[in-house]
Amino acid sequence: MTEPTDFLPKAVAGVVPSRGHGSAAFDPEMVREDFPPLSWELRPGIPLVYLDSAATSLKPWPVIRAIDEYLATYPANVHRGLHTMSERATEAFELARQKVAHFIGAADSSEVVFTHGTTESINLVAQAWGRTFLKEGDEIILSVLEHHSNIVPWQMLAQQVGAVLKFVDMTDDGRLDFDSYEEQLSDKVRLVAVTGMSNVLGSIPPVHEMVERAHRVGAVVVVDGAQSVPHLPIDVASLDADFLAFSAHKMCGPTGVGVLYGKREHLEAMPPLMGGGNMILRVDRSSSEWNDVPWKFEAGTPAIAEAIGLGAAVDYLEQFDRDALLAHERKLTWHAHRALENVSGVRVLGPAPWQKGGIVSFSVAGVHPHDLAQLLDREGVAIRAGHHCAMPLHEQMHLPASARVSFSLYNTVEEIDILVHAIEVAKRVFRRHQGQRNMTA
Ligand code: 7TS
Repeated sequence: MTEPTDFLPKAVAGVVPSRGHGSAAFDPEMVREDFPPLSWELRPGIPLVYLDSAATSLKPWPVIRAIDEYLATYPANVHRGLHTMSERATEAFELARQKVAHFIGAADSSEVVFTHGTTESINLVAQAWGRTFLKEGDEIILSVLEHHSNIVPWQMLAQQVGAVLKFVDMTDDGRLDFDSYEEQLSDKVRLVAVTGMSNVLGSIPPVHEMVERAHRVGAVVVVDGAQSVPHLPIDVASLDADFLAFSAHKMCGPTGVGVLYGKREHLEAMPPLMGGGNMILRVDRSSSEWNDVPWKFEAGTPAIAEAIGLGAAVDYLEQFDRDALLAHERKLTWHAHRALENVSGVRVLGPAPWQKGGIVSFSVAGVHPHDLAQLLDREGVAIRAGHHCAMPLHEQMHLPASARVSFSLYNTVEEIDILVHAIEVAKRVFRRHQGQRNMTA
């Protein structure tokens, strides 16, 4: 395998030169002390090697402090009181929305709806937009790479309105098959929902081209940005997707808050999904008048502390040159591929390292991924094992489960070497156990 020099192919769809303003060189050692668990020992003598950022990232001190500051010094509700503390909370909450809008290149912060996360964002589109605009026989295109959060809401919608679901295939090496996409596109297709990055294989579909083709047939595009937004510089204005869903907790922010970006025209046309306080302008006994977007979709008290934490996470990420962060994660991915492929019995899944984000799934011959994860944990190495909420993808690969490592800005090449050593140890332990079992059988 020859290492390509261009770590930032334009094939990274929807990715534009970053608007970050940090320096081009990125050294993970500079940020590791921002993440408290990285300076602790998991068990005496065993430091944590955290390789599970695709499940949730670690949180840096500035995010923890921003949440702490809200909870300790101005823990008031938003949009309600006229008192000083409530005004301060409202200001911080709405400032977080503006930061998110800037981070993704949205024209206006009214296009940023706070939800509880990617899952809720996709369900919101399915139920509010989908039930209003889709009818029997309309087609919805998904891909086989999708997380269950970008499959199940569409299955529910299809059952409700009689729409038909179609799946774009993947190539043998785990990339989205663009020919299959084009074959399925017709003027019956009303909606395309696709991941910005597979949470299993790290593959990056050509979302930019997909949006362009979908719009030609008049379909609306929903991008599941749970894995892409935290790692790939994004600009919704140039991507032109209609909706983009993502979660704070995978981008150095807290759990409990996420975003649905939607083009204003769609958000205006959609009815709200939940009724309650905050989402209305006026209520009488028989009817109500909805609030403006985005508040129309934010019934009840929102996740205030968490949204403020997300704003701090955006500030944290924006201090770095995002292209440099991406190059760093690509270096890790490259190294992981090379190191894992040298371990006998290991099969790395998915496309070549330069065609993916910082997610590497693999299998180890004769060792179930769950056993592997438990054995690696003994060495302090945290990985994810299972179907990663992508059962159709695993079915396609004829695998019930896989092991997965995923990277973020704080990971180092040395940690990958620790992983590889821990896999060798796990293989030995497993062989010993098997041997003992065979002797007693
Ligand atoms: N879409 C993708 C591509 C994801 O990776 C995930 C979560 C979701 C949607 C759902 O995000 P949530 O924040 O609403 O839960 N992925 C994973 C994972 O890979 N391991 O744990 C969670």
